[in-house]
Amino acid sequence: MQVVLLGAPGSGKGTQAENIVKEFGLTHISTGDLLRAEVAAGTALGKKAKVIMESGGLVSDDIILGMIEDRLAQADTNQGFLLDGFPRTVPQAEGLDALLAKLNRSLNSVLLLDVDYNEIMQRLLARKRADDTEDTIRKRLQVYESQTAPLIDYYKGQNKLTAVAGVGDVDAISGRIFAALKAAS
Ligand code: B4P
Repeated sequence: MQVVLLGAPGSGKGTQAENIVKEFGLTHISTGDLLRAEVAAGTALGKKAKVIMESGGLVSDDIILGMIEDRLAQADTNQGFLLDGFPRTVPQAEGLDALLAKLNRSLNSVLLLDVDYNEIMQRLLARKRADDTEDTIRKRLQVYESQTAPLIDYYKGQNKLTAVAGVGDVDAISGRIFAALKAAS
């Protein structure tokens, strides 16, 4: 099973990803976590990414696609994987399709976590991560609208998209996601 988890910042992708990978035995690949590890290790990439992440922008498509190519070359992805927070732009989605074709693989499903922006603002202000100030959250939501939301039509065009309501009890949301993934596989 090869799945993409799509949703606005703070829609609960990281939270739900943990439950999904446990249920289906998948490898969890979060570009946000990969970038935060680079920041924590103080690498050249991490130093560049830190400034972009704290401003609410997106790290460049080339850097992200390079990271994903390296990650998908690792053996633990053969059991299936869940991509969390990637792709975030149409060029990233096109790059992913090309990469998977080279590996003789393809995506089974794309799950969209649907949460309204007022709820997102409250959740992220409560989380208090370095990139969770009110101004940065607004910028991230604008970036989501302009650069990531077009992926909804991109994956609808491939007949792979299922939307799941992402508000309420975390386990109840996971239950809806599990049912959608089982129906799609
Ligand atoms: P990410 O790490 O992907 O994080 P996110 O979108 O902010 O959060 P997520 O949706 O995972 O929400 P979470 O479960 O944590 O990105 C961070 C930054 O990295 C980006 O802004 C960008 O700069 C960079 N980046 C990452 N990927 C990139 C890419 N592909 N291209 C370019 N740049 C990239 O949940 C949020 C909060 O809500 C938590 O506190 C959680 O406990 C709470 N919550 C979750 N579910 C809830 C529920 N049902 N009810 C109430 N609260 C809930």
